[in-house]
Amino acid sequence: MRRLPPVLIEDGCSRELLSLIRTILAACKEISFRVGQGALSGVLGSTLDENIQGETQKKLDVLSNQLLKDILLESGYVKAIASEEEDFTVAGNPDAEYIVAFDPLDGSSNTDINSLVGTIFSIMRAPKGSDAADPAIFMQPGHQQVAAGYVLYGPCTTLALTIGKGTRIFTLDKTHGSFMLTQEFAKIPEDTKEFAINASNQRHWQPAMQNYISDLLAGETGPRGKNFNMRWIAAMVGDVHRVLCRGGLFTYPADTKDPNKPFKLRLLYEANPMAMLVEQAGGMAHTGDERILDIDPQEIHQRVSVILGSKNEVETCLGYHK
Ligand code: AFP
Ligand code: FBP
Repeated sequence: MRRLPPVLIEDGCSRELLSLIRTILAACKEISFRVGQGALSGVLGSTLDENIQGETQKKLDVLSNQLLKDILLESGYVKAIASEEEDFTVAGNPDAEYIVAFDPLDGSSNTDINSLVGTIFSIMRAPKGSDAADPAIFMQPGHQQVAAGYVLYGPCTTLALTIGKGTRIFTLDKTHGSFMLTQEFAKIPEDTKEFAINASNQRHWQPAMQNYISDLLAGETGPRGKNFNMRWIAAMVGDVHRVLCRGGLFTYPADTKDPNKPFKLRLLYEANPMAMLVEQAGGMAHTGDERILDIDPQEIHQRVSVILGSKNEVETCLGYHK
């Protein structure tokens, strides 16, 4: 079994990018340990604070954010960072080549019930001559990402990673702390009989999604002519991992529950990195209107609707949006 560094070097990954990825993973190993300690770590439950998006912060959200932020800024490998848990971008080494956007602990409501959570990250190049303190350096479409990945803290800790040469899956060997290559190239099957959506929002969806899901639920006697199964982990990182492993369609569509917040998932540190991982594994990632990786971001905490996964199923779903 091969370790992560030689695998990435063979793919032409620069020393600097490799060092940056390893820095992120060093923080993730620490998060993996803390998550694995559960109640013993004393960090389950919520803080008294909210993040800029009005969401209550879990203690593990805050801790994971601090670990990633500190290690990245101290490393000198990043020009700036953007995090779900930070109101603004944070400047790093003005001479560094890369910027990193991350969700330090996706699905953090799952921490208190010993269920799946993960860290999602996106690496881009800082534009030449840019100011490290200017958030505009993050306003790049997702197709400019140089690397994207997530670390899933489950029964084992797995890393899905792409540097634009396919999506690979690594598993953390906790006996010596290395990420080992356990799946050379993830390949999302083009067809599926499985979907993931928070069905409790059904009455708030737009007609296109109402019609699409209703046809899936109609089963083999309905217009799709087959039975579909449903899964929902309440952590995008867990749902996308399932899609990478065995296919499926995952969506968090627009809804009218809160007129000020039509979308849930964040573009820079959720939708974009997941879209790159999914496309690199042969899948598709779309909003219903456009390819996620082609969106020009307007602000760091921007939200979008997401439909991703098995290519033929995403295309079928998009057919309802025309
Ligand atoms: P956090 O990053 O705040 O924990 O949110 C996770 C998430 O945005 C995404 O990972 C899930 O798909 C989604 O929330 C689950 O949301 P529901 O509350 O609608 O199940
Ligand atoms: P296995 O033990 O075969 O994995 O089955 C698990 C299970 O019986 C329950 O744990 C779970 O509630 C249910 O299957 C899920 O089934 P469904 O496919 O209907 O969601």
